[in-house]
Amino acid sequence: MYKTIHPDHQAGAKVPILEVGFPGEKDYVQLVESSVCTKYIATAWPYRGADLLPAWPGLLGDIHAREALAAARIDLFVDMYMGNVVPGYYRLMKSKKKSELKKNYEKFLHALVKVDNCLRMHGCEDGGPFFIGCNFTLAECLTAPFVVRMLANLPYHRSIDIFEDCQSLNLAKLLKWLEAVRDRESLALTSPSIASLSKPPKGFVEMHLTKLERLQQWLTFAR
Ligand SMILES: N[C@@H](CCC(=O)N[C@@H](CS)C(=O)NCC(=O)O)C(=O)O
Repeated sequence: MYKTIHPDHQAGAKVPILEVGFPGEKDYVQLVESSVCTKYIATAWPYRGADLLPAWPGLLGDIHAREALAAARIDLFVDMYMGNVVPGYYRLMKSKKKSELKKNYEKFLHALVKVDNCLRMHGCEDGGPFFIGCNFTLAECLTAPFVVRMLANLPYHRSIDIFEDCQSLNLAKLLKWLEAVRDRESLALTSPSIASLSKPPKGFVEMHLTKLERLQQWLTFAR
């Protein structure tokens, strides 16, 4: 089904898919890619719940320019987080040798420094903990699912305490941001438990082993 929705007809099935309207209606559309879906929701319903794309706080002048500025800064933050911390986290989780782990841990710490820099250079200084200060925005919506996984898996599988690392590296902004994201009620209510995040779901390992066996058979056949 995903293949028929995604413009890349060879794309592997993924979440999310957002259906707008109802099948058969003139404007019915199926959207993919989380940043596309979340931006659509934030723009279509700006005044329902938290304003996920607010105007840049504290500035005077044209509302569209202030909204555009907030959106641009949010994009920068999300790029920085998703392009550095997330791949760094996956590299750590996949590291098998001690030497590999050490090298990847250094890279990961460097990624944390970059995100802390981004919070200080581009975040809003209204005293709130989020990227746009007191506003919980798309900056958090798009990164929080990865924060939750990282906070569950790094201590459990790699004995890494990110809060301790932030403290010793003096990354005060990032520390405050991580704590606020972790403690956000809406996130806690919609995230799986730490225990289920840090252990593979029932049948997962078996499923992947079967996939691997099939791939090996196919490769033998193709040779
Ligand atoms: N670029 C896509 C990536 C979506 C994605 O990777 N979704 C993951 C969950 S976070 C998924 O559905 N994985 C299923 C799988 O790979 O089998 C987006 O941001 O929407």
